[in-house]
Amino acid sequence: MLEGCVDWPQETAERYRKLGLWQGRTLGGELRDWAGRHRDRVALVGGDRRLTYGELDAWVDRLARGLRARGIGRDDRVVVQLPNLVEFVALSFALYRVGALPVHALPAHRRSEVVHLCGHAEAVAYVVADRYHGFDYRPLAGEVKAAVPSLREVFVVGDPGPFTSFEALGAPDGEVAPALEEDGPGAGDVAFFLLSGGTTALPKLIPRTHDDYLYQVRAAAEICAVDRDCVYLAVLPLPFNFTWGCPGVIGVLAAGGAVVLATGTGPEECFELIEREGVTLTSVVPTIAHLWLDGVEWIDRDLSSLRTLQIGSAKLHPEVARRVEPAFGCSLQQVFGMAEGLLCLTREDYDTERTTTVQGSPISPEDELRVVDPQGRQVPPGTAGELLTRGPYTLRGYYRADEHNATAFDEDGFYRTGDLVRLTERGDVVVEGRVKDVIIRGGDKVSATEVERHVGAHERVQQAAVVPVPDPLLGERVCVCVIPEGEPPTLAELKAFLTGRGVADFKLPERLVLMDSFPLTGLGKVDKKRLRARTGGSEG
Ligand code: J2J
Repeated sequence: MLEGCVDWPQETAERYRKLGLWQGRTLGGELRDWAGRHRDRVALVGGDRRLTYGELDAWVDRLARGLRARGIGRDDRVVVQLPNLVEFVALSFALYRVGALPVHALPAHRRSEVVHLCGHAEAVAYVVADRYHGFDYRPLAGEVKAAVPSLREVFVVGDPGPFTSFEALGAPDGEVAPALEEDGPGAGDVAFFLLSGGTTALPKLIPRTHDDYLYQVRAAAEICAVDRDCVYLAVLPLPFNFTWGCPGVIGVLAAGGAVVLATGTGPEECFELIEREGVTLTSVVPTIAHLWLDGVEWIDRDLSSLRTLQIGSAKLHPEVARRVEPAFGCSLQQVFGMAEGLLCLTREDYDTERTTTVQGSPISPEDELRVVDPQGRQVPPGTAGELLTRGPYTLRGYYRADEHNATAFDEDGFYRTGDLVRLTERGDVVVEGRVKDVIIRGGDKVSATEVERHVGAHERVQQAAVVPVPDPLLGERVCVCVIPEGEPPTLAELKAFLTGRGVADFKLPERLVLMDSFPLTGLGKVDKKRLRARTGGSEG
């Protein structure tokens, strides 16, 4: 495995192989097989582009050749920051094919996040779109390139400005498609990196192997009964694990279905796409589900093709869950997942009560779940505690993070999820809360530590502590508590300060509470529980 990654113990890996979970295939090779089977079927629809499997496969080959010609190959990290464009899908598979490793940045990330990702991964290339949602990524790319010595190339989809054109990278060159390279990646190798929605000051990288990801995707697709008639609408960002592989884009392509890319999440655009393309499956966060539930009241679109609406990434309240099936005339599937691995889904044969009140059960019989108290002891069945997990598609360590790994995993290799859950008698997970210091804002994860570090750098801030405040639409918003140094800063000043530091918009605090002191725990740390109670959040 790549330097800086932690492999599964050998005997565990052998067991997963023997059980047929890890099948020794690679993502780049799989696309070739899918294209062989479904050559003339539509694989991908985005904007006014409509690509068959054959066209996608050929484009991926051209891109792979272009990458190789520029010296990008095995184990090279490439930070990809693209919105939901067909280029994202083609580039990902081209990188898989040459054994280079995409790092999934979010379109919302800015200088602070991107410089960290490129620097930490020692990326050789960075890929952006020229503009998206009113933001020009080229000046950002200039700053990133100046800050990260390992970056050799910036590729731009659209007008490249001073950088290299992505279009040229995959331009027809008259050559016949090469066979898959013999020196391509192995199935046990890292295929790409997802970002943790974690607790540390800067996002950590999650290595996912070809074997482990293809297993996750296959298991999820089987549960969702994905077949060649499936039309998947990618509403959430493609780099998100939920959209990419639960079963998502890859699961649907593996079955010969079609993937339709949405560029916005609003009900008008998405309902139009559902009607036009006959979408059968899509996945959203609870905040979008809320907006869509309102939307069905006034938007006159035929949504009858929709069979399943997956909702996950933040807690879905039972009252909202109960409205989904009657409103959309489709099945609700709750999804509890994490980029680190473990994926839980509710099943088609659950009754309404169960579907609307639990977050699902693990997709693999080999997923191991432990629920423990703060001392690490297993709690009695039905009691809430922190969820620990390991299994055939759950990481054993973050990339280049020895120190953090020492506490993020227990001595048996179980990943500490930081989620407070209860297991029901039937083996379903119910999410009860969180022990990790993360705010989940409409499905986006915001590390409290990260925001505290930025706010704490303001000259009129002595100390900062970040907590969630409840919000009817977003679930939670970011609230910053500040002990000022002299004249207190205003919320607008703090936001402008963070933006100036290159912090993504979705992390900016939306509430400011000034304080003289913070409540402390017995160990002298800021007592976030009591702080939450003071700022209007619940204690729990
Ligand atoms: C409550 N909290 C949830 C749920 C995730 C599928 C779906 C989502 C993600 C994801 C993902 C939740 N109810 N239904 O990777 O494959 C919170 C938990 C979890 C964290 C992971 C997937 N579903 N969560 O959201 O890596 O706190 O992955 O640990 O972004 O989201 O965040 P992330």
